[in-house]
Amino acid sequence: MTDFSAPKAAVQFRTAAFLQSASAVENAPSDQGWEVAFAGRSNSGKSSAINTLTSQGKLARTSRTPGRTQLINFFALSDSQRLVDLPGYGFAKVPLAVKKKWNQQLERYLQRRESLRGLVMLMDIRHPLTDADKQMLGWAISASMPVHILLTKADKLKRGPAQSTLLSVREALAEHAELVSVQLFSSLKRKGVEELGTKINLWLTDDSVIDDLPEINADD
Ligand SMILES: Nc1nc2c(ncn2[C@@H]2O[C@H](COP(=O)(O)OP(=O)(O)OP(=O)(O)O)[C@@H](O)[C@H]2O)c(=O)[nH]1
Ligand SMILES: [Mg+2]
Repeated sequence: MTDFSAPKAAVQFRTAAFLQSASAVENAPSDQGWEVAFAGRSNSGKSSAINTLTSQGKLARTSRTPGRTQLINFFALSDSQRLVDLPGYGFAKVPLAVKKKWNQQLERYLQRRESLRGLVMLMDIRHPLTDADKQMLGWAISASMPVHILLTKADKLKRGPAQSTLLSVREALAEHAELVSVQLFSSLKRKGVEELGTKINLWLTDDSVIDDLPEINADD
């Protein structure tokens, strides 16, 4: 995508490459640059969404078995931009002690990770805003972390019901509209990919980056 009329450090999603896995937040790559994390319940479609966004079918591992992604997986978009696939929460078969530990880590990651610019939260459109989702949202909001919600697997509902779920989730979160946005998404149908890409672009590029760019279009 070359757009010389509007010089921006547009994110190159297709060039995403696996960077590293971490078993705990402490083992994450150094906290520099910018990153966007994907969070959601097990099986909500996080890994699939990352693959769809990057047009790389096998970048993040997907599975029919919930709880598949146990590690935090970091993908590099550039030297200073990353996507993060977080382990799913709310998986019934995980022991309580493990769940508690992971919840603590998620909360800490949201509060302390300097490079984290925004959180993409995924919810299966057929059961959005579960208790676990609300808890996660609460942490993000109290950390003033921008959140973009994907109502995933939108292909599972007809257009009317999908649209009304979108409106009702927006309405439920209306008081946080400055921090929280919501859209429909389907990896299967590649629906909502552009909207998601635009949001992430906004988070992963900022004025200082744009100012640092060489003036490739100084004439106009
Ligand atoms: N119909 C439909 N199925 C989807 C979509 N996105 C993901 N799935 C399916 O949902 C299942 C889980 O997808 P994943 O992307 O592995 O989910 P995840 O959130 O990464 O799961 P964990 O890593 O276990 O937390 C897989 O069987 C996917 O094929 C979608 O847009 N539409
Ligand atoms: Mg996964």
